[in-house]
Amino acid sequence: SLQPTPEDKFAFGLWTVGWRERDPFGDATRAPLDPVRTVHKLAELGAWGVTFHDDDLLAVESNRDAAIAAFRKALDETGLVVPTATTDLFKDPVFKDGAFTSNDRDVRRHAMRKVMRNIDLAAELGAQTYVFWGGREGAESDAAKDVRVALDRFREAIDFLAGYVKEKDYGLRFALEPKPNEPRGDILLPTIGHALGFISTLEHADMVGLNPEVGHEQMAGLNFVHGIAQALWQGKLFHIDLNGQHGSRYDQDLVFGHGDTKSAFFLVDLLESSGWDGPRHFDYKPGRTEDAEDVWVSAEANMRTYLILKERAAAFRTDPEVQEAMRACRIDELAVPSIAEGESYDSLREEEIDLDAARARGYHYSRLNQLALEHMLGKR
Ligand code: GLT
Ligand code: MN
Ligand code: MN
Ligand code: MN
Repeated sequence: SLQPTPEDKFAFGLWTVGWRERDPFGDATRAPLDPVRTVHKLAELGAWGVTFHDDDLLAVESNRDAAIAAFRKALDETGLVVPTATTDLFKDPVFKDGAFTSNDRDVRRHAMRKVMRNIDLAAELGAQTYVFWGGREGAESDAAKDVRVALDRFREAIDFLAGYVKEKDYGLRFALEPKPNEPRGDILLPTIGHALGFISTLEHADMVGLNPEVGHEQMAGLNFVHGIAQALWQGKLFHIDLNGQHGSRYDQDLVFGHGDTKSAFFLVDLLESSGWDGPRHFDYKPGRTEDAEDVWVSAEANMRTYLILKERAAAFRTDPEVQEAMRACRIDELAVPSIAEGESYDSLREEEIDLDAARARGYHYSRLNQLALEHMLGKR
């Protein structure tokens, strides 16, 4: 069915539907959205979870307790869960040169305090994942920062905060979110690959993984499906931000599937066939042209697109003609280890293949690709 239910594990950030659409050229086009209303509305639409930044929830700092109590009440009334939380380390001008990697040491210490405070709240609300998007960690000039030293500070912060979570026994895991640029000219840990390399150097590497976002890898011109496959392969896909993007340009944060739809199809195929049981978390922004009601139409569109693609991907996988085409492509042969167990170096050296025959053999991918496209388009 295309009606979302909590079993689908769809989640939205408060900042997504609540985005007021300020851009560098214009003011907000929509009124602020009360988090309590968001929780009720998301539950009504069939979502399962809601996520937040400290500052989305606690915009009025003096009313912190009241804001948390109201949010909690809405969660209790609707059954919505909080799988994930994160820190706003980008909006306040104090973070203009970064948070954990600002050249200003006072700012770095302030950033860590801000995270600790919200980690306490995240644990209290039952979150399992804590996201770090380092949008301001970066530079516009290569003269501005020694990147090697900045990475020392980045690592210091993540290790320190991971140590805090372990000491408190919160059971939270960290998920780093890569992005190549915007708002900084160049952001540190720009891609899945850079972030995986960084994680391998951490003291608490076991509790740190990734929160890749569709559009961010595509901004870097990379194949998101391949990135997610590698993150899964390394056991480092801790969370995911689903949205849409058209190639290398500014961060569009479109509705899931409203960018590169074919990549979205193969992404859903991968997530579903891998048994991914984490949140399907949408990090999109309703367009600047949309009014208060359109916001919910766009929220629904994310979930509906996911469910359609899930249905289409299952049809693709179970179609006997597709299975036969896959065999013709020898996809199953890739699962056979290249060297047999107990084989010697000599046995490999002594063997020869018919090179001309191997050169001539086709792989027949056009047919398989077309079958995928036709399933995706509902033609099969
Ligand atoms: C911000 C960013 C997103 C991140 C959010 C988490 S904040 O909206 O553009 O990609 O996931 O900090
Ligand atoms: Mn984005
Ligand atoms: Mn994101
Ligand atoms: Mn975003």
